Amino acid sequence: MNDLDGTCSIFACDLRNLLCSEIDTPEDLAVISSRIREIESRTVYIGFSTGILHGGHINIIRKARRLGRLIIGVLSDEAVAGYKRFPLVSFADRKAMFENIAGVYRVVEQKTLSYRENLERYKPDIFVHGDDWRTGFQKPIRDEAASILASYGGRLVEYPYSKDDRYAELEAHTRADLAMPDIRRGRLRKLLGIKNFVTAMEAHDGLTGLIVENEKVYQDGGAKQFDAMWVSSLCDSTAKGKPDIELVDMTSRFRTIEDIIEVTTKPIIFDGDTGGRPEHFTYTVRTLERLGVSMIIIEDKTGLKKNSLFGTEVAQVQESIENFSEKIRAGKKAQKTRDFMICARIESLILERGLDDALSRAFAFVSAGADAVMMHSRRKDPAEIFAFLEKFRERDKVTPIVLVPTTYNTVTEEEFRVRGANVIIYANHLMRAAVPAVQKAARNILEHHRSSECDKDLMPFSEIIRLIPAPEENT
Ligand code: SPV
Ligand code: MG
Repeated sequence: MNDLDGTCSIFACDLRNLLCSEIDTPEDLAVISSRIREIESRTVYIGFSTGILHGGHINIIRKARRLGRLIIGVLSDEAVAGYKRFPLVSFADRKAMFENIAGVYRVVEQKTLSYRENLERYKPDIFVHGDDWRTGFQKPIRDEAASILASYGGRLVEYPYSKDDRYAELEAHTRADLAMPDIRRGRLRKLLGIKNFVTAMEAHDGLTGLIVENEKVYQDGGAKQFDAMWVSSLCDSTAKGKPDIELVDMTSRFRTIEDIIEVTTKPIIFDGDTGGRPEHFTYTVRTLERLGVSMIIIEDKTGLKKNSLFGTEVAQVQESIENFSEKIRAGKKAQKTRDFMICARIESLILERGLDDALSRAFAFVSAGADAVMMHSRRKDPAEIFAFLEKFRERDKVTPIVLVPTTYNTVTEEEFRVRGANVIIYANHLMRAAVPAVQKAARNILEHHRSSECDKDLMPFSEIIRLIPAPEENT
Protein backbone atom coordinates (compact mmCIF):
# COMPACT_ATOMS: atom_id res chain seq x y z
CA MET A 1 0.00 0.00 0.00
CA ASN A 2 2.73 2.38 1.03
CA ASP A 3 4.62 1.56 -2.18
CA LEU A 4 1.54 2.55 -4.13
CA ASP A 5 0.67 5.73 -2.42
CA GLY A 6 3.08 7.81 -0.35
CA THR A 7 0.21 9.44 1.61
CA CYS A 8 -1.16 6.14 2.81
CA SER A 9 0.73 5.55 6.06
CA ILE A 10 -0.35 2.04 6.87
CA PHE A 11 2.13 -0.39 8.35
CA ALA A 12 1.55 -3.27 6.05
CA CYS A 13 1.90 -6.74 7.43
CA ASP A 14 2.47 -8.67 4.25
CA LEU A 15 1.80 -12.29 5.01
CA ARG A 16 3.45 -14.55 2.50
CA ASN A 17 3.03 -11.89 -0.15
CA LEU A 18 -0.74 -11.89 0.05
CA LEU A 19 -2.47 -8.56 0.10
CA CYS A 20 -2.65 -8.30 3.87
CA SER A 21 -2.62 -5.36 6.19
CA GLU A 22 -3.17 -4.80 9.83
CA ILE A 23 -6.65 -3.57 10.68
CA ASP A 24 -7.29 -2.24 14.18
CA THR A 25 -10.26 0.03 13.70
CA PRO A 26 -13.33 0.31 11.46
CA GLU A 27 -11.60 3.24 9.76
CA ASP A 28 -8.64 1.01 8.91
CA LEU A 29 -11.06 -1.50 7.47
CA ALA A 30 -12.75 1.12 5.32
CA VAL A 31 -9.44 2.43 3.99
CA ILE A 32 -8.12 -1.04 3.29
CA SER A 33 -11.33 -2.23 1.66
CA SER A 34 -11.43 0.68 -0.70
CA ARG A 35 -7.72 0.30 -1.47
CA ILE A 36 -8.16 -3.39 -2.22
CA ARG A 37 -11.12 -2.62 -4.48
CA GLU A 38 -9.04 -0.04 -6.25
CA ILE A 39 -6.13 -2.44 -6.67
CA GLU A 40 -8.38 -5.23 -7.89
CA SER A 41 -9.90 -2.95 -10.49
CA ARG A 42 -6.46 -2.15 -11.93
CA THR A 43 -4.58 -4.30 -14.39
CA VAL A 44 -0.85 -4.70 -14.47
CA TYR A 45 1.16 -6.01 -17.42
CA ILE A 46 4.55 -7.64 -17.41
CA GLY A 47 6.33 -9.50 -20.22
CA PHE A 48 8.50 -12.61 -19.91
CA SER A 49 10.61 -14.56 -22.39
CA THR A 50 12.16 -16.98 -19.92
CA GLY A 51 11.56 -20.71 -19.98
CA ILE A 52 13.15 -21.25 -16.58
CA LEU A 53 11.84 -19.52 -13.46
CA HIS A 54 14.05 -18.58 -10.54
CA GLY A 55 13.52 -16.62 -7.34
CA GLY A 56 14.19 -13.28 -9.03
CA HIS A 57 11.26 -13.83 -11.42
CA ILE A 58 8.97 -14.89 -8.59
CA ASN A 59 9.89 -11.78 -6.60
CA ILE A 60 9.05 -9.47 -9.46
CA ILE A 61 5.75 -11.30 -10.04
CA ARG A 62 4.86 -10.89 -6.37
CA LYS A 63 5.72 -7.21 -6.41
CA ALA A 64 3.77 -6.61 -9.61
CA ARG A 65 0.84 -8.59 -8.25
CA ARG A 66 0.48 -6.11 -5.41
CA LEU A 67 -0.20 -3.37 -7.93
CA GLY A 68 -3.31 -4.95 -9.44
CA ARG A 69 -4.61 -7.93 -11.41
CA LEU A 70 -1.56 -9.29 -13.14
CA ILE A 71 -1.52 -10.03 -16.86
CA ILE A 72 1.63 -11.79 -18.00
CA GLY A 73 2.66 -11.47 -21.64
CA VAL A 74 4.65 -14.54 -22.70
CA LEU A 75 6.88 -13.93 -25.70
CA SER A 76 6.07 -16.14 -28.69
CA ASP A 77 8.56 -18.77 -29.83
CA GLU A 78 9.25 -16.73 -32.94
CA ALA A 79 10.02 -13.57 -30.96
CA VAL A 80 12.31 -15.45 -28.54
CA ALA A 81 14.16 -17.16 -31.39
CA GLY A 82 14.60 -13.79 -33.10
CA TYR A 83 15.99 -11.77 -30.25
CA LYS A 84 17.55 -14.26 -27.88
CA ARG A 85 18.12 -17.85 -28.87
CA PHE A 86 16.11 -20.89 -29.81
CA PRO A 87 13.56 -21.45 -27.01
CA LEU A 88 14.23 -24.79 -25.32
CA VAL A 89 10.85 -24.55 -23.60
CA SER A 90 8.00 -24.05 -26.07
CA PHE A 91 5.50 -21.19 -25.89
CA ALA A 92 2.71 -23.57 -24.81
CA ASP A 93 4.79 -24.87 -21.91
CA ARG A 94 5.96 -21.40 -20.87
CA LYS A 95 2.35 -20.17 -20.94
CA ALA A 96 1.22 -23.11 -18.80
CA MET A 97 4.05 -22.45 -16.35
CA PHE A 98 2.96 -18.83 -15.77
CA GLU A 99 -0.71 -19.78 -15.64
CA ASN A 100 0.09 -21.96 -12.66
CA ILE A 101 1.68 -19.26 -10.55
CA ALA A 102 -0.51 -18.10 -7.70
CA GLY A 103 -1.82 -14.59 -8.16
CA VAL A 104 -1.48 -14.46 -11.93
CA TYR A 105 -4.79 -13.28 -13.35
CA ARG A 106 -4.24 -13.95 -17.03
CA VAL A 107 -1.49 -15.09 -19.42
CA VAL A 108 -1.44 -13.82 -23.00
CA GLU A 109 0.87 -14.22 -25.98
CA GLN A 110 3.20 -11.37 -26.86
CA LYS A 111 4.14 -11.80 -30.51
CA THR A 112 6.94 -9.23 -30.76
CA LEU A 113 9.69 -7.76 -28.66
CA SER A 114 7.79 -4.49 -28.94
CA TYR A 115 4.94 -4.14 -26.45
CA ARG A 116 2.78 -2.05 -28.80
CA GLU A 117 0.24 -4.69 -29.79
CA ASN A 118 -0.48 -5.88 -26.26
CA LEU A 119 -0.45 -2.45 -24.62
CA GLU A 120 -2.96 -1.25 -27.19
CA ARG A 121 -5.09 -4.35 -26.80
CA TYR A 122 -5.12 -4.75 -22.99
CA LYS A 123 -4.51 -1.12 -21.99
CA PRO A 124 -3.06 -2.06 -18.58
CA ASP A 125 -3.21 0.63 -15.92
CA ILE A 126 0.33 -0.24 -14.89
CA PHE A 127 3.17 -1.63 -16.94
CA VAL A 128 6.08 -3.17 -15.05
CA HIS A 129 9.63 -3.55 -16.37
CA GLY A 130 13.18 -3.65 -15.03
CA ASP A 131 14.98 -0.32 -15.32
CA ASP A 132 17.83 -1.83 -17.37
CA TRP A 133 16.00 -0.91 -20.58
CA ARG A 134 16.56 2.82 -20.12
CA THR A 135 19.75 2.48 -22.15
CA GLY A 136 20.99 0.12 -24.83
CA PHE A 137 19.06 -1.78 -27.48
CA GLN A 138 15.83 -1.80 -25.48
CA LYS A 139 15.63 2.00 -25.23
CA PRO A 140 13.53 2.45 -28.41
CA ILE A 141 11.18 -0.28 -27.13
CA ARG A 142 10.90 1.57 -23.82
CA ASP A 143 10.25 4.90 -25.56
CA GLU A 144 7.51 3.32 -27.65
CA ALA A 145 5.88 1.69 -24.60
CA ALA A 146 6.09 4.94 -22.61
CA SER A 147 4.37 6.93 -25.34
CA ILE A 148 1.57 4.34 -25.74
CA LEU A 149 1.02 4.35 -21.96
CA ALA A 150 0.94 8.16 -21.98
CA SER A 151 -1.69 8.15 -24.74
CA TYR A 152 -4.29 6.51 -22.45
CA GLY A 153 -3.00 7.43 -19.00
CA GLY A 154 -1.22 4.17 -18.15
CA ARG A 155 1.66 4.21 -15.71
CA LEU A 156 5.14 2.78 -16.10
CA VAL A 157 6.65 1.21 -12.99
CA GLU A 158 10.32 0.30 -13.27
CA TYR A 159 11.99 -1.88 -10.69
CA PRO A 160 15.75 -1.64 -10.21
CA TYR A 161 17.39 -4.28 -12.33
CA SER A 162 19.81 -6.51 -10.51
CA LYS A 163 22.02 -8.81 -12.53
CA ASP A 164 21.27 -12.26 -11.26
CA ASP A 165 24.13 -14.77 -11.24
CA ARG A 166 21.65 -17.63 -10.91
CA TYR A 167 20.09 -16.57 -14.15
CA ALA A 168 23.48 -16.25 -15.92
CA GLU A 169 24.30 -19.76 -14.76
CA LEU A 170 20.99 -21.20 -15.97
CA GLU A 171 21.43 -19.42 -19.29
CA ALA A 172 24.96 -20.87 -19.68
CA HIS A 173 23.59 -24.37 -19.04
CA THR A 174 20.84 -23.81 -21.57
CA ARG A 175 23.35 -22.71 -24.19
CA ALA A 176 25.48 -25.76 -23.45
CA ASP A 177 22.40 -27.95 -23.98
CA LEU A 178 21.66 -26.25 -27.27
CA ALA A 179 25.12 -27.23 -28.51
CA MET A 180 24.54 -30.96 -27.89
CA PRO A 181 24.10 -32.89 -31.16
CA ASP A 182 20.68 -34.33 -30.31
CA ILE A 183 19.22 -30.91 -29.57
CA ARG A 184 21.07 -29.00 -32.25
CA ARG A 185 20.20 -31.38 -35.08
CA GLY A 186 16.45 -30.98 -34.73
CA ARG A 187 16.46 -27.23 -34.44
CA LEU A 188 16.27 -26.39 -38.13
CA ARG A 189 13.08 -28.40 -38.54
CA LYS A 190 11.70 -26.85 -35.35
CA LEU A 191 12.63 -23.33 -36.44
CA LEU A 192 10.89 -23.91 -39.76
CA GLY A 193 7.89 -25.07 -37.73
CA ILE A 194 7.99 -21.92 -35.60
CA LYS A 195 8.82 -19.27 -38.19
CA ASN A 196 8.45 -20.98 -41.57
CA PHE A 197 11.30 -18.76 -42.76
CA VAL A 198 14.95 -18.83 -41.73
CA THR A 199 18.17 -17.20 -42.84
CA ALA A 200 21.59 -18.82 -42.87
CA MET A 201 25.01 -17.22 -43.18
CA GLU A 202 28.17 -18.85 -44.41
CA ALA A 203 30.75 -19.90 -41.79
CA HIS A 204 34.02 -21.58 -42.72
CA ASP A 205 35.85 -21.82 -39.39
CA GLY A 206 35.36 -21.35 -35.67
CA LEU A 207 35.76 -17.58 -35.81
CA THR A 208 33.27 -16.97 -38.62
CA GLY A 209 31.01 -19.43 -36.79
CA LEU A 210 31.16 -17.20 -33.71
CA ILE A 211 30.35 -14.14 -35.81
CA VAL A 212 27.27 -15.85 -37.29
CA GLU A 213 26.33 -17.08 -33.82
CA ASN A 214 26.56 -13.71 -32.08
CA GLU A 215 25.99 -10.84 -34.51
CA LYS A 216 22.68 -9.14 -33.87
CA VAL A 217 21.10 -5.88 -34.95
CA TYR A 218 18.23 -4.08 -33.29
CA GLN A 219 15.76 -2.41 -35.61
CA ASP A 220 12.20 -1.11 -35.34
CA GLY A 221 11.69 -2.44 -31.85
CA GLY A 222 12.88 -5.91 -32.85
CA ALA A 223 16.11 -7.86 -33.09
CA LYS A 224 17.57 -9.62 -36.09
CA GLN A 225 20.14 -12.38 -36.15
CA PHE A 226 20.98 -15.28 -38.45
CA ASP A 227 19.06 -18.45 -37.65
CA ALA A 228 21.55 -20.96 -39.01
CA MET A 229 25.00 -21.49 -40.56
CA TRP A 230 25.91 -22.66 -44.02
CA VAL A 231 29.09 -24.66 -44.40
CA SER A 232 29.76 -23.93 -48.06
CA SER A 233 31.91 -26.16 -50.25
CA LEU A 234 33.13 -23.05 -52.06
CA CYS A 235 34.27 -21.22 -48.91
CA ASP A 236 35.58 -24.32 -47.16
CA SER A 237 37.69 -25.08 -50.25
CA THR A 238 38.72 -21.44 -50.68
CA ALA A 239 39.84 -21.24 -47.04
CA LYS A 240 42.17 -24.13 -47.81
CA GLY A 241 43.37 -22.50 -51.04
CA LYS A 242 41.74 -25.20 -53.16
CA PRO A 243 39.21 -25.17 -56.02
CA ASP A 244 35.58 -26.06 -55.36
CA ILE A 245 35.63 -29.42 -57.19
CA GLU A 246 35.03 -31.91 -54.36
CA LEU A 247 38.81 -31.96 -53.89
CA VAL A 248 38.60 -31.21 -50.16
CA ASP A 249 37.58 -34.61 -48.89
CA MET A 250 34.74 -35.32 -46.46
CA THR A 251 37.08 -35.99 -43.53
CA SER A 252 38.46 -32.49 -43.91
CA ARG A 253 34.96 -30.99 -44.39
CA PHE A 254 33.86 -32.72 -41.16
CA ARG A 255 36.83 -31.13 -39.35
CA THR A 256 35.59 -27.70 -40.42
CA ILE A 257 32.15 -28.58 -39.07
CA GLU A 258 33.66 -29.73 -35.79
CA ASP A 259 35.62 -26.49 -35.40
CA ILE A 260 32.38 -24.57 -35.83
CA ILE A 261 30.29 -26.89 -33.70
CA GLU A 262 32.70 -26.68 -30.81
CA VAL A 263 32.11 -22.98 -30.27
CA THR A 264 28.54 -22.34 -31.48
CA THR A 265 24.96 -23.54 -30.99
CA LYS A 266 23.02 -22.58 -34.13
CA PRO A 267 21.79 -25.20 -36.63
CA ILE A 268 24.16 -26.13 -39.43
CA ILE A 269 23.27 -26.63 -43.08
CA PHE A 270 26.00 -28.54 -44.85
CA ASP A 271 26.83 -28.18 -48.53
CA GLY A 272 27.36 -31.82 -49.49
CA ASP A 273 28.24 -31.10 -53.17
CA THR A 274 26.99 -34.06 -55.24
CA GLY A 275 26.85 -36.32 -52.19
CA GLY A 276 29.28 -38.66 -53.99
CA ARG A 277 28.35 -42.26 -54.73
CA PRO A 278 25.15 -43.46 -53.01
CA GLU A 279 27.25 -46.00 -51.08
CA HIS A 280 29.40 -43.15 -49.73
CA PHE A 281 26.50 -40.80 -49.19
CA THR A 282 24.96 -43.09 -46.58
CA TYR A 283 28.10 -42.78 -44.44
CA THR A 284 28.11 -39.02 -44.86
CA VAL A 285 24.51 -38.83 -43.67
CA ARG A 286 25.24 -40.80 -40.52
CA THR A 287 28.38 -38.85 -39.69
CA LEU A 288 26.55 -35.55 -40.08
CA GLU A 289 23.76 -36.82 -37.84
CA ARG A 290 26.26 -37.80 -35.17
CA LEU A 291 27.87 -34.38 -35.36
CA GLY A 292 24.53 -32.66 -34.88
CA VAL A 293 24.21 -31.14 -38.37
CA SER A 294 20.59 -30.35 -39.31
CA MET A 295 20.52 -30.59 -43.09
CA ILE A 296 22.68 -31.65 -46.01
CA ILE A 297 22.08 -30.17 -49.44
CA ILE A 298 23.19 -32.29 -52.36
CA GLU A 299 23.14 -31.14 -55.97
CA ASP A 300 21.99 -33.12 -58.98
CA LYS A 301 25.32 -33.10 -60.79
CA THR A 302 27.65 -35.93 -61.68
CA GLY A 303 31.28 -36.29 -62.76
CA LEU A 304 33.76 -33.55 -61.87
CA LYS A 305 31.62 -30.99 -60.10
CA LYS A 306 32.42 -27.32 -60.69
CA ASN A 307 31.00 -24.38 -58.82
CA SER A 308 27.54 -23.40 -60.04
CA LEU A 309 28.43 -19.75 -60.40
CA PHE A 310 30.48 -20.79 -63.48
CA GLY A 311 27.22 -22.04 -65.05
CA THR A 312 27.65 -23.18 -68.63
CA GLU A 313 31.09 -21.55 -68.97
CA VAL A 314 32.58 -24.85 -67.81
CA ALA A 315 31.57 -28.41 -68.64
CA GLN A 316 29.14 -29.69 -66.00
CA VAL A 317 26.89 -32.71 -66.23
CA GLN A 318 23.50 -33.01 -64.57
CA GLU A 319 22.65 -36.35 -62.97
CA SER A 320 19.59 -38.25 -64.24
CA ILE A 321 16.40 -37.95 -62.22
CA GLU A 322 16.49 -41.72 -61.59
CA ASN A 323 20.04 -41.85 -60.27
CA PHE A 324 19.68 -38.77 -58.10
CA SER A 325 16.37 -40.00 -56.70
CA GLU A 326 18.12 -43.26 -55.84
CA LYS A 327 20.78 -41.34 -53.93
CA ILE A 328 18.13 -39.44 -51.97
CA ARG A 329 16.36 -42.68 -51.14
CA ALA A 330 19.62 -44.27 -49.98
CA GLY A 331 20.32 -41.27 -47.73
CA LYS A 332 16.83 -41.28 -46.22
CA LYS A 333 17.08 -44.99 -45.58
CA ALA A 334 20.46 -44.63 -43.88
CA GLN A 335 19.27 -41.80 -41.66
CA LYS A 336 18.97 -42.82 -38.01
CA THR A 337 17.24 -39.79 -36.52
CA ARG A 338 13.89 -38.27 -37.38
CA ASP A 339 15.03 -34.67 -37.53
CA PHE A 340 17.87 -34.76 -40.02
CA MET A 341 16.96 -33.24 -43.40
CA ILE A 342 18.15 -34.05 -46.89
CA CYS A 343 17.64 -31.24 -49.37
CA ALA A 344 17.77 -31.80 -53.14
CA ARG A 345 19.48 -29.02 -55.04
CA ILE A 346 18.45 -28.62 -58.64
CA GLU A 347 20.88 -27.27 -61.19
CA SER A 348 18.53 -27.01 -64.18
CA LEU A 349 18.47 -23.21 -64.21
CA ILE A 350 22.25 -23.00 -63.73
CA LEU A 351 22.71 -25.30 -66.72
CA GLU A 352 19.98 -23.49 -68.71
CA ARG A 353 17.66 -26.45 -69.02
CA GLY A 354 14.57 -24.36 -68.32
CA LEU A 355 11.81 -24.11 -65.77
CA ASP A 356 9.90 -27.27 -66.78
CA ASP A 357 12.98 -29.41 -66.23
CA ALA A 358 13.58 -27.68 -62.87
CA LEU A 359 10.01 -28.30 -61.76
CA SER A 360 9.83 -31.94 -62.86
CA ARG A 361 13.07 -32.64 -61.01
CA ALA A 362 11.85 -30.83 -57.88
CA PHE A 363 8.64 -32.88 -57.74
CA ALA A 364 10.49 -36.13 -58.50
CA PHE A 365 13.05 -35.50 -55.74
CA VAL A 366 10.33 -34.70 -53.21
CA SER A 367 8.65 -37.98 -54.17
CA ALA A 368 11.96 -39.76 -53.61
CA GLY A 369 11.95 -38.45 -50.03
CA ALA A 370 13.78 -35.10 -50.13
CA ASP A 371 12.84 -33.00 -47.09
CA ALA A 372 13.43 -29.74 -48.95
CA VAL A 373 14.42 -28.47 -52.39
CA MET A 374 16.99 -25.86 -53.28
CA MET A 375 16.61 -24.08 -56.59
CA HIS A 376 19.74 -22.35 -57.76
CA SER A 377 20.15 -19.56 -60.31
CA ARG A 378 23.04 -17.34 -61.29
CA ARG A 379 21.04 -14.65 -63.02
CA LYS A 380 20.87 -11.12 -61.68
CA ASP A 381 17.21 -11.03 -62.57
CA PRO A 382 15.13 -13.03 -60.08
CA ALA A 383 12.35 -13.74 -62.64
CA GLU A 384 13.19 -17.44 -63.13
CA ILE A 385 13.33 -18.01 -59.37
CA PHE A 386 10.01 -16.21 -58.86
CA ALA A 387 8.49 -18.34 -61.64
CA PHE A 388 9.77 -21.50 -59.93
CA LEU A 389 8.37 -20.43 -56.57
CA GLU A 390 4.97 -19.73 -58.07
CA LYS A 391 4.71 -22.96 -60.06
CA PHE A 392 6.10 -25.19 -57.33
CA ARG A 393 3.80 -23.71 -54.70
CA GLU A 394 0.76 -24.29 -56.97
CA ARG A 395 1.28 -28.01 -56.40
CA ASP A 396 3.25 -28.24 -53.17
CA LYS A 397 2.48 -25.88 -50.32
CA VAL A 398 4.63 -27.50 -47.66
CA THR A 399 8.05 -28.68 -48.80
CA PRO A 400 10.57 -26.06 -47.71
CA ILE A 401 12.24 -24.18 -50.57
CA VAL A 402 15.84 -23.07 -50.13
CA LEU A 403 17.34 -20.20 -52.15
CA VAL A 404 20.87 -18.85 -52.51
CA PRO A 405 20.43 -15.29 -53.79
CA THR A 406 24.07 -14.45 -54.44
CA THR A 407 23.41 -12.92 -57.86
CA TYR A 408 19.76 -11.83 -57.62
CA ASN A 409 20.64 -9.98 -54.46
CA THR A 410 18.31 -6.97 -54.64
CA VAL A 411 15.31 -9.02 -53.53
CA THR A 412 14.57 -8.67 -49.83
CA GLU A 413 14.01 -11.57 -47.46
CA GLU A 414 10.44 -10.44 -46.95
CA GLU A 415 9.72 -10.63 -50.67
CA PHE A 416 11.13 -14.17 -50.85
CA ARG A 417 9.03 -15.12 -47.84
CA VAL A 418 5.84 -13.75 -49.34
CA ARG A 419 6.53 -15.67 -52.54
CA GLY A 420 6.82 -18.97 -50.66
CA ALA A 421 10.56 -19.44 -49.96
CA ASN A 422 11.59 -20.81 -46.55
CA VAL A 423 15.38 -20.75 -46.26
CA ILE A 424 17.65 -17.98 -47.54
CA ILE A 425 21.36 -18.76 -47.58
CA TYR A 426 24.01 -16.04 -47.78
CA ALA A 427 26.51 -18.47 -49.23
CA ASN A 428 29.88 -16.76 -49.35
CA HIS A 429 29.67 -13.25 -47.95
CA LEU A 430 31.97 -13.52 -44.95
CA MET A 431 34.71 -14.99 -47.11
CA ARG A 432 34.24 -12.27 -49.72
CA ALA A 433 34.36 -9.59 -47.03
CA ALA A 434 37.57 -11.00 -45.56
CA VAL A 435 39.63 -11.53 -48.71
CA PRO A 436 39.91 -7.88 -49.88
CA ALA A 437 40.59 -6.69 -46.32
CA VAL A 438 43.35 -9.24 -45.85
CA GLN A 439 44.83 -8.53 -49.28
CA LYS A 440 44.82 -4.78 -48.63
CA ALA A 441 46.73 -5.18 -45.34
CA ALA A 442 49.35 -7.40 -46.97
CA ARG A 443 49.88 -4.90 -49.82
CA ASN A 444 49.93 -1.92 -47.50
CA ILE A 445 52.75 -3.40 -45.41
CA LEU A 446 54.71 -4.31 -48.53
CA GLU A 447 54.35 -0.77 -49.86
CA HIS A 448 55.32 1.04 -46.66
CA HIS A 449 57.93 -1.37 -45.34
CA ARG A 450 56.19 -1.17 -41.95
CA SER A 451 52.74 -1.70 -40.48
CA SER A 452 51.88 1.71 -39.05
CA GLU A 453 49.99 2.89 -42.19
CA CYS A 454 47.72 -0.14 -42.24
CA ASP A 455 46.97 -0.10 -38.52
CA LYS A 456 43.93 2.16 -38.92
CA ASP A 457 42.20 -0.53 -41.01
CA LEU A 458 42.82 -3.27 -38.47
CA MET A 459 40.82 -4.36 -35.48
CA PRO A 460 42.94 -4.39 -32.30
CA PHE A 461 43.33 -7.86 -30.86
CA SER A 462 41.86 -6.58 -27.60
CA GLU A 463 38.57 -6.37 -29.55
CA ILE A 464 38.99 -9.59 -31.49
CA ILE A 465 39.41 -11.61 -28.32
CA ARG A 466 36.05 -10.35 -27.14
CA LEU A 467 34.49 -12.39 -29.93
CA ILE A 468 35.97 -15.50 -28.39
CA PRO A 469 34.30 -16.90 -25.30
CA ALA A 470 36.45 -17.16 -22.19
CA PRO A 471 37.10 -20.77 -21.06
CA GLU A 472 34.66 -20.45 -18.13
CA GLU A 473 31.87 -19.43 -20.54
CA ASN A 474 32.35 -22.73 -22.29
CA THR A 475 31.63 -24.93 -19.30
C1 SPV B 1 28.61 -22.98 -52.09
O1 SPV B 1 28.55 -22.00 -51.34
O2 SPV B 1 29.56 -23.76 -52.10
C2 SPV B 1 27.51 -23.27 -53.01
C3 SPV B 1 26.63 -22.18 -53.44
O3 SPV B 1 27.40 -24.39 -53.44
S1 SPV B 1 27.26 -21.61 -54.94
O4 SPV B 1 28.63 -21.24 -54.74
O5 SPV B 1 26.44 -20.48 -55.35
O6 SPV B 1 27.15 -22.68 -55.91
MG1 MG C 1 29.01 -25.66 -53.03
